[in-house]
Amino acid sequence: MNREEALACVKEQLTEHRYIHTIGVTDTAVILAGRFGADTKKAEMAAIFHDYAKFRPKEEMKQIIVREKMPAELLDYNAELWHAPVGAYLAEKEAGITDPEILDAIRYHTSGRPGMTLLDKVIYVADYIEPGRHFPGVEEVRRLAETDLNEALIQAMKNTMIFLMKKNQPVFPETFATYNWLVSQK
Ligand code: DGI
Ligand code: FE
Ligand code: FE
Repeated sequence: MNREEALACVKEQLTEHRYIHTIGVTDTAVILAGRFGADTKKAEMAAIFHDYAKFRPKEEMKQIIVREKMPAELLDYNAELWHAPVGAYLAEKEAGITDPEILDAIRYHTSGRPGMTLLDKVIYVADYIEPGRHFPGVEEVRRLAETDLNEALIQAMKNTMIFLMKKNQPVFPETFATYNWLVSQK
């Protein structure tokens, strides 16, 4: 599948706003992949599909998580987390993406994971800093991503966790574990 075919495939699944976000993530991911030595073609494909499942009904996502024996813990936390593993699953089943590195980058684009690959990091950071993002703290992450992908990622994860905690929302343990892993790698 080429870029145009992939974009046409995800466009049907997304709102206009989310499709524009996806294009922003894709362009940013290709730049970051080039800058930090990841595979630009894989980065492009993972970015195009990263939010593929964003608008699936919660019930459908829940069923897939249970049926496909994805971590049951996901169901105890914010439903915003679900579209990432479900997206990886559906990108394979419905769109025929088979590359495990691309599927992992989709699967872990919201929570991260300890041992994140370079491609996982590129997609996580691209999702956070694409030009359509305007939340507090994004400029600092953009600046860090000019030179240091790990520092950008740590800052983005920290901002997300603080954002959740300020709203008295739970933080998925995998997100904490990823942050701890990144800091211990320094
Ligand atoms: O799908 P996007 O909006 O482009 O971005 P995303 O896939 O990174 O989703 C982020 C949302 O998920 C964000 O609003 C915060 C929310 N969220 C809820 N619980 C957690 C969480 N994000 C992380 N990383 N960890 C959590 O525990
Ligand atoms: Fe997402
Ligand atoms: Fe996204």
